[in-house]
Amino acid sequence: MTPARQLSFDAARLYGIVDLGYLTADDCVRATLSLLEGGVDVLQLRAKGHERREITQIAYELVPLCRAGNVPFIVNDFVEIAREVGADGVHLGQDDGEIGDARAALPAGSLVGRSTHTPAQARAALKEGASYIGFGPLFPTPTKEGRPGIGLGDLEEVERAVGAEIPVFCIGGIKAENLSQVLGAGARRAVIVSGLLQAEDIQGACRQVRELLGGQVIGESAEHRA
Ligand code: TZP
Ligand code: MG
Repeated sequence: MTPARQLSFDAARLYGIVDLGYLTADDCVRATLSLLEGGVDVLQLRAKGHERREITQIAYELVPLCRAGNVPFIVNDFVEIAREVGADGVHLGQDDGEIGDARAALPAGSLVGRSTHTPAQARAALKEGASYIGFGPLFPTPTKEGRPGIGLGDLEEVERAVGAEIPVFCIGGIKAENLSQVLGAGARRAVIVSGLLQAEDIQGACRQVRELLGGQVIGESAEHRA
């Protein structure tokens, strides 16, 4: 990852996901452009149950769009796809293997994220060398059906213990309507999937939550265009 995109990542507040649970393969480019235009700071491709070949093909299409927007591009689950397409990193769940193995397989400086669901997992991910964590699901969500929400009670602790070292992106059922409540509980960064992809105007929905999240919008700063 270039120093410019590393800077972008450090300042990131809004993490968007192009999720094939909500989009067809043909919609991915349009959705990515809307998310980028709306101000996402990080973008992930998530395609549960899809063929590697198809995911790779979509990833190849999204890489240059994210590059042009100076937004880090992350592949969910597949280290090999991330490496092949020249992504900025990979996102791993609790059962998706070791952070160190992913790091070793990717170019130096790549991002390796980890999904976490408890403060203990969040601490473990930091210790393992994760570049960032997702923490949730805060609320029940159709994007991860059957999982109870963990609530907001652990947010302050996780921000204090882990967020001081690496970015913590809260996730799960976050929408424009409850984002202030999530921020009030101590969150600083959010991943929003259905709350953006199901909006009639993805770009507008994105702008709205990006404003609520505050901080510097990547791409508005000349130094981030390098
Ligand atoms: N991991 C924990 S919750 C979640 C993932 C991938 C889904 C988040 O999606 P949404 O639609 O923003 O609730
Ligand atoms: Mg996974």
